Amino acid sequence: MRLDCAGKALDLSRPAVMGVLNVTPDSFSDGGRYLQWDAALRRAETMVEEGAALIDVGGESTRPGAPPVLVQEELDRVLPVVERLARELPVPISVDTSKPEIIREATRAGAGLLNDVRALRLPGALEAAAASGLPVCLMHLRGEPATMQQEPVYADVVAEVHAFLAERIRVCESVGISRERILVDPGFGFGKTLDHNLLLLRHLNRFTDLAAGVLVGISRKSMIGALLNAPIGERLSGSLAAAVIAFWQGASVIRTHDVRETVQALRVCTAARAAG
Ligand code: 7PJ
Repeated sequence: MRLDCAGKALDLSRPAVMGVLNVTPDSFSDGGRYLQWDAALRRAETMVEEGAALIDVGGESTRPGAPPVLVQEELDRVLPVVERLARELPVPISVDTSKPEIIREATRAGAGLLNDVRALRLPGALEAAAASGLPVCLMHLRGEPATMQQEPVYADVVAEVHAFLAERIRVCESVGISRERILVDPGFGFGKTLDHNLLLLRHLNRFTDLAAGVLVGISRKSMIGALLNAPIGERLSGSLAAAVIAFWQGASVIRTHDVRETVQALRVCTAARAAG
């Protein structure tokens, strides 16, 4: 299975690593924007050298409690980066956004995939995504990022996330976005307790038949921190273990901050899977 990402192919028949490139103020501290853009480009180039099959550019922090970002601010942060990366890198550039304005402009700037943690639920996002013709990643998120971690409750988290994603696929198909260009993502850490996240990881194979593939983002997340009692800088081994489990359970795209290590871990998995 292959996705056509604005003329660049994303091969889903082997594990694809998506490298995270944040262009939020938390990551873009002070200094001139041009310097920061150069740094972003260099970081993206490094991730491609390390084996990233696509780069995910995000300008809205979706950390629990993060303040909302204005449209113009997100455009200013994201567009120049998407435009340069799409022109200069051989891999597709995905945009981590929910806003129709960003979807439209990023498509014009050469983005190859739309990654929406709100699964195209903001007004106008669905239509903008349909008009773009690009593949989309639909993620499950309970509530809004600001409040999502306030005691999330599910009767059956796997069934409910599955039903949500199936419904979003149905809505996408109703506007002409076929499931062959949809990736689904259970949304680790987005309105879920540690137990919910572990159940979703354990039963990830339940999601593989929904659409073209499953995308998973667990890298450095608080579920790893909680299990290891480790700060963000010491979650690599745990994140790799989760990536390996996700792949073994059928995920085809792994979103990560640590591309080199994740590519290596998945290479071992692929070799083991190919044996015999
Ligand atoms: C995810 C994402 C994820 C998808 C973020 C972080 C938070 N997009 N954007 N899946 N997480 N599709 O990286 O910790 O899990 S931002």
